[in-house]
Amino acid sequence: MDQNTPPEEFTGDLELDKPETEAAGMSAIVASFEHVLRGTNVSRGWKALANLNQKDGFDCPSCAWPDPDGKRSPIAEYCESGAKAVADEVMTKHTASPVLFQRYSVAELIEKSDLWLGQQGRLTQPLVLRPGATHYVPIDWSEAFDLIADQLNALESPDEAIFYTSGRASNEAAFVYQLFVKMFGTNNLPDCSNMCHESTTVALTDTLGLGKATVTYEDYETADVVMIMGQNPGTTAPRMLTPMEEMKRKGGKIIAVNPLHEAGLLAFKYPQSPRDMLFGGEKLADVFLQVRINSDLALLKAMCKLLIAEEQKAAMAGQPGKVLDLHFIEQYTSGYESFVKSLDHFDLNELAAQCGLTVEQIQQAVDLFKYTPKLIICWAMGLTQHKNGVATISEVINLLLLKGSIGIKGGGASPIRGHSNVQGDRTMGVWEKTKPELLEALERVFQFKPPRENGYDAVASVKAMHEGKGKVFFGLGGNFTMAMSDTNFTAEGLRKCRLTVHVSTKLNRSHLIHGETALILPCLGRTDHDIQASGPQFISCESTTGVVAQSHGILDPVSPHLKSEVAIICELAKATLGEKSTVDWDSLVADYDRIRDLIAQTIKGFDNYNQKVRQPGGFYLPNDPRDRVFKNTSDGKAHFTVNAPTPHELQSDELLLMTIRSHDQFNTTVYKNADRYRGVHNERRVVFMHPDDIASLGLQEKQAVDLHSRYDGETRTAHRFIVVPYDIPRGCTAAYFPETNVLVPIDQMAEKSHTPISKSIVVKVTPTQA
Ligand SMILES: Nc1nc2c(c(=O)[nH]1)N[C@H]1C(S)=C(S)[C@@H](COP(=O)(O)OP(=O)(O)OC[C@H]3O[C@@H](n4cnc5c(=O)[nH]c(N)nc54)[C@H](O)[C@@H]3O)O[C@H]1N2
Ligand SMILES: Nc1nc2c(c(=O)[nH]1)N[C@H]1C(S)=C(S)[C@@H](COP(=O)(O)OP(=O)(O)OC[C@H]3O[C@@H](n4cnc5c(=O)[nH]c(N)nc54)[C@H](O)[C@@H]3O)O[C@H]1N2
Ligand SMILES: [Mo]
Repeated sequence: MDQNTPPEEFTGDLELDKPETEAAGMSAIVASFEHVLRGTNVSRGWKALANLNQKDGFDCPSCAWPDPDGKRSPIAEYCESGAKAVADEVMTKHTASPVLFQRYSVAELIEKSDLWLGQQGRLTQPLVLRPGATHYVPIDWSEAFDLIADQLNALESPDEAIFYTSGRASNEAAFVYQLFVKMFGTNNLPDCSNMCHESTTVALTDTLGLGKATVTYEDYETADVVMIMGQNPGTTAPRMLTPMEEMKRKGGKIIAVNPLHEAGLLAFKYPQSPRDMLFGGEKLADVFLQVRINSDLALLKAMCKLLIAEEQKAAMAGQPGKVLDLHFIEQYTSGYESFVKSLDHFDLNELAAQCGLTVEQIQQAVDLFKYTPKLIICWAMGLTQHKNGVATISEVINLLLLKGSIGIKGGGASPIRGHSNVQGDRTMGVWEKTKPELLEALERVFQFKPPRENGYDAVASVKAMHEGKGKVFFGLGGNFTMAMSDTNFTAEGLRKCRLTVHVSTKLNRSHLIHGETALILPCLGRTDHDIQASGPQFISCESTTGVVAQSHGILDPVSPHLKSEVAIICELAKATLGEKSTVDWDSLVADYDRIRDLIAQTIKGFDNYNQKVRQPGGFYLPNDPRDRVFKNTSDGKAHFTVNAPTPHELQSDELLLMTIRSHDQFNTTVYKNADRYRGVHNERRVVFMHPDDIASLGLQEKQAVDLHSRYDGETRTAHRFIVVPYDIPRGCTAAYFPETNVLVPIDQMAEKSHTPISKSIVVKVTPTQA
């Protein structure tokens, strides 16, 4: 089956409601409880929820938002999204046991929807699909490891193998994984970050010397202004709204920058507050800038121009430095003069027009922070997934540098990471790029010569498979086929592989789009007890603010055949490397403290790891920019950079499409065919359009349409979407991923970071032919 058409359960029973105007609240908590309890027995569900994000419980598998540094509420440390993610993992009503695979061939399974695949429950046994076979069948663990080892060792070069990681892998699993892969001899370690915050990593490393947030949890509560750009916190990081509300109660202000009036940007009702329940929640955004898609760079430039004009006014009034932090700029930064000079090339009215805003609206936002440095700018996929993602994020840093907002209490740069341990995986060395200090440390501690060449990122991996250079694909978690751009091209690449292997908790489409031989290796999830030779084990994760904390599974696994990710990787390493490796892989599996001891010897900031991670709440990793130390940039200073906006020139029948998440999905996992906050029920194949665009294209509400993208002479089509009129700027449109990934060409990616342009695809919308 191609991925351009809807699966057989396509119903077309779309119901539309008014979009919601506030996030969380009692309905959210009820929705989350329902979710957990529906799929499992009651005591299992409650036990899971009671332990979520507690200091002795497990880290939520949903997003990377940090836990409060201080006291934790017994039930408030989870949100609707977290409860759904937990429910998805702990549900036991069904399991994807070998019976399922006996009943359905791979060809039959592939016709099912992503929702249906996920609903089959947890995988219970290792499975193999042999060359030419129609069905997956059970295989012993040891036979599975030998099969993979033989295939890996038969490659002409280790660089013919590709080792993908999704961001749920723990620090312990990620560390042994990258160690194994580098000992095997390659840096082909693409990860979900390549499709996610790579633009952030590139921009922050270049401008500040570290690709991570400069803020702590407390900064959120003490900021005067938080600007939320290109992020939908009510769905994708709902617990972020708790410190936001706290900050607002203290008089702080919020600026929201988004093409959509997302519920979680408008208001927040604290579920445990009787006052909120009676009188309504806290209004969130004080200024809402409803920008056109991908106009943020122009907006930030306009803000910088306005700030400089305000500073000139203040200087004339005898108060230089009232708006800009001239001392900070002088002492800690470089490139200020050329940056300021470059702003002369841009006209304020033109910049505002590019955003679809007026200068007055932008001035309103600037007025909120012109006299305070306590400004946090946070962002997510709305900024990263564009051709100019790196430039836009560099412009965020320009603004923060003007204000001296880096390295102060209540201010800073705050990318909001997606997967719960995506940041930790990078810290552990899961990256296709080599870092000299890590290679040196690996060489010192493990006495081998790690490969020095950079490996393939996600885009390069797909191309390598097409060119016959990538022959084995190994996925530690995730759903690469559906998450990647250009779904059909990616699928074709995977089908060319000799072997595809997935370490997974649940069935997904990537298992069904396979190489000549395919394996599914079922693993323990975050919620599961992990018992090894030395007793119960815990793992650890790093949040978006750089806090490393432990996570303990608390439930009995659904099947005795599951192995931990650590065990799977170490046993594979042992089978593959044999005598070539000096590492005692068995002893690492027996006691994860031994892995943490090795991490402590290898990776900066992890000294006394075992002791520090046992402190309640974990520990903060060192963060130079937070201390105003920029020693890792090219000149030891924080950099102003010159970036030019690149407006999209659209034809009258073209729209700019952003591919976003519904409220009822986690990435490629669909919980429900709905998007409650946006008022969409019983359907996912919808396309949000401005009513005037609907009219001008001769379309109608609820009409079935096809979406076409055309790049380099090639047209890609996603069939049968339903038109939903929505409050979105003209010329802009939105639909959900992963269904729309068929439209994103593999070569369309962000400059420097190679992140697919998932948020700015030029499309045409035409009626579906019956
Ligand atoms: N419940 C739930 N939680 C999740 C996830 C999930 O799928 N479900 N995924 C996790 C992951 S891996 C990630 S990376 C994060 C993603 O978190 P988000 O980035 O918040 O998720 P998206 O749905 O991709 O939303 C992007 C937001 O940016 C806006 N946007 C799009 N284009 C632009 C633009 O050009 N400019 C501006 N200013 N705004 C724009 C969209 O309207 C939308 O509100 O969430 C994490 N948390
Ligand atoms: N068009 C478009 N494409 C996008 C995006 C977009 O906004 N638009 N967003 C991108 C982003 S931000 C990201 S991060 C990627 C996500 O890409 P991925 O991380 O590859 O995808 P997920 O959907 O998060 O992976 C879900 C699968 O992970 C497995 N899994 C869940 N928990 C565990 C676990 O604990 N261990 C193991 N081993 N497996 C587990 C389950 O089998 C599940 O089916 O997608 C990207 N793709
Ligand atoms: Mo992500």
